[in-house]
Amino acid sequence: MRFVLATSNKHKIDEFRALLSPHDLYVVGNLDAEESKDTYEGNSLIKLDALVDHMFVERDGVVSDEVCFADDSGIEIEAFDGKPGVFSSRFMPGVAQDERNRIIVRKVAETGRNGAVFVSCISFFAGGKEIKRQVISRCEGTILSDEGAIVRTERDFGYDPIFIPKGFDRPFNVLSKDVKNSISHRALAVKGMLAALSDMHLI
Ligand code: ITT
Repeated sequence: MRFVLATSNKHKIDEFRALLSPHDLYVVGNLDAEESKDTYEGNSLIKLDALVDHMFVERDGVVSDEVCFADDSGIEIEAFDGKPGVFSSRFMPGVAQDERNRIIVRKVAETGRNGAVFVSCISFFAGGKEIKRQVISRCEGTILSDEGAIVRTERDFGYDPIFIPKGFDRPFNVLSKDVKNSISHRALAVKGMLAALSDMHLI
């Protein structure tokens, strides 16, 4: 089976490549679909529809051994009353991610409210059965409350440097890739997609 994704987020690409192995992953660059909804489900579907349209314009459509999919994800932070959620990539406009992370950690220290949850909604279109489905998954955890504890690594994707998944004592960017890829919101959503495709006898 070949999976087709449209994104320019290199961290998502790396994670999906590992999560979908041994299947092929083909990446179409960002299609600039406007994420105009305020739900993960809505924006994930907008991205998927743009990708499916692209496949019809650029190629013969989505063939039977292909699955097109899109991920819309975000983090909901207790100290910010559940924000930024679907607006995670656009939170605090003009502020670099490192600084955003530091501001969040300071707010957590101030308020003592350290809960957070990552959410991923994957929408997919299976060419073989012309079926569109969605899976939404969550990964609960806490946010660091000490700015000095933020560590930089080669895997500093978004909010990973400040998010400690439940059951662990270190943030996602410090834990191994294998750990993240077994418990993350994205890993669970991929598992759900693969289970649905298997139920449909497509993989
Ligand atoms: P595409 O739309 O091209 O897929 P994007 O980065 O804009 O890429 P989203 O609209 O889904 O993707 O935004 C999700 C944001 O939420 C992402 O940019 C990160 O800031 C954050 N995020 C989501 N999953 C994450 C993860 O696993 N680790 C760290 N941050 C994450």
